[in-house]
Amino acid sequence: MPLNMFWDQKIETLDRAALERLQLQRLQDTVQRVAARVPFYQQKFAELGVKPDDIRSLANLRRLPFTTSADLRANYPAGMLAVSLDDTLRLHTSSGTTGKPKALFFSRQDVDNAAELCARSFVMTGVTKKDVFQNMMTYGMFTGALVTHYGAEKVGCLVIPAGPGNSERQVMLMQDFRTTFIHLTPSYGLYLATFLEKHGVEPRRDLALRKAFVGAEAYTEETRRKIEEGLGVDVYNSYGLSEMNGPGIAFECEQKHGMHIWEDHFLIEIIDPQTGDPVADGQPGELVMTSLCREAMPLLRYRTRDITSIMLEPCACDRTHRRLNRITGRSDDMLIVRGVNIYPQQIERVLMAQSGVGRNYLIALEGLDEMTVKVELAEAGFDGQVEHLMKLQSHLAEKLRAEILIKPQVELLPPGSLPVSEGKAKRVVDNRKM
Ligand code: DLL
Repeated sequence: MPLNMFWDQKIETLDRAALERLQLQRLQDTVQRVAARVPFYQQKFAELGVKPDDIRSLANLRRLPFTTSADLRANYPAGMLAVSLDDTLRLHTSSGTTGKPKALFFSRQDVDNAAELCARSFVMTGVTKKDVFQNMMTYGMFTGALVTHYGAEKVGCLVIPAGPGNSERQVMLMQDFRTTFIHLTPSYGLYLATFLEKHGVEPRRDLALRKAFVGAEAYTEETRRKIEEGLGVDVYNSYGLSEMNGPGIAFECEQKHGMHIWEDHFLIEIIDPQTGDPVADGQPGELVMTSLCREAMPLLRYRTRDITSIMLEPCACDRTHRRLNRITGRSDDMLIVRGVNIYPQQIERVLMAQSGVGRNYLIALEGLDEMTVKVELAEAGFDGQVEHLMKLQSHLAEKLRAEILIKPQVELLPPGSLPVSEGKAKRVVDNRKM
């Protein structure tokens, strides 16, 4: 492994025993701080009869209470703070849909740590200060852009704070400033690929682009492949959530096989979302995270709702921080249609693997319990022969039935007819009258 692929080689390759000692020390410190300063945790500790000194090993983590997103909303705006407001430096909110958002405070140290973890995450794919970063995540209350912006600046890259959308301008900036890497959502990645194709931009010929960090929403390996082909890049999965800094929590290294989660900053558990018990090693379940270094707003055993599993085998890159498998969805994303449990990801996998199918789709639930999968055709997908369309339609319906066990209606649409999303896509519209 070339030395320049590490931002902080010592910590990234720390042996497990030392890493766990560090985790325990940081966990104990975090527990002491919240017990002294956060009324929410004081009350939870009292209910469970736990005291900070009870946490003598990492296994004792299970004695601590879970924290949920409902707890954060209930303590909005500043009830979860472990420092005084004077010591906070930045506010982000979660990209929630309705009602009050979750307010996430950062201290100076938190801002710096978040940038540090992004720097590690970029550098492990080979990014150096010579790179030019065009940040296509949304700037604003969302963590996606600002946190990676600071991370890339820390590495010394030239950062172009483009934000998402306005694809014509994106292409101009990429050409004029020889952008080498970008960070964007998979939905915008798919759209940008279509845009390049439509405008005759051949990325390998016309752009200097080499890498795309893609995250903020769940996507499949098939989608990764489509973005890689369409943008002429290597795609690295980037995972994070606002409650734990935003992006930079778990990214893929140059192996592109599982995301290293920075375990010196986060303790992870995988639990059965129904019972709250740990699953067997390597099995899928809900990711639960405890922050180990967050100063302004430490969180214990935060229920992410994200479904994933821990990869058991060591990584060829020599990092000792374990890898998470691709997030397959959120436990609260699951749809129940005609009594069958379905994750939108299953549908995406079928669509994106099908030739002739474009890059944008929508799952519409209507009527009593009917599912229609609306999908755009590829730009060159329709040869004018109606029977070819009908064949594709019934083929897709069959493929979907094999995957999700019910047969949806399939609607094939001309390219560009579904709404485009630049941030997180809304893939499911539920208008059922039940
Ligand atoms: O999406 C932080 C982020 C920004 C991560 C940019 C990566 C890149 P939130 O808005 O709080 O924060 O949403 C967090 O998005 O719990 C997952 O459900 C989902 N998510 C984020 N990254 C991925 C990913 C940011 N790579 C929520 N794969 C998380 C699947 C993802 N889901």
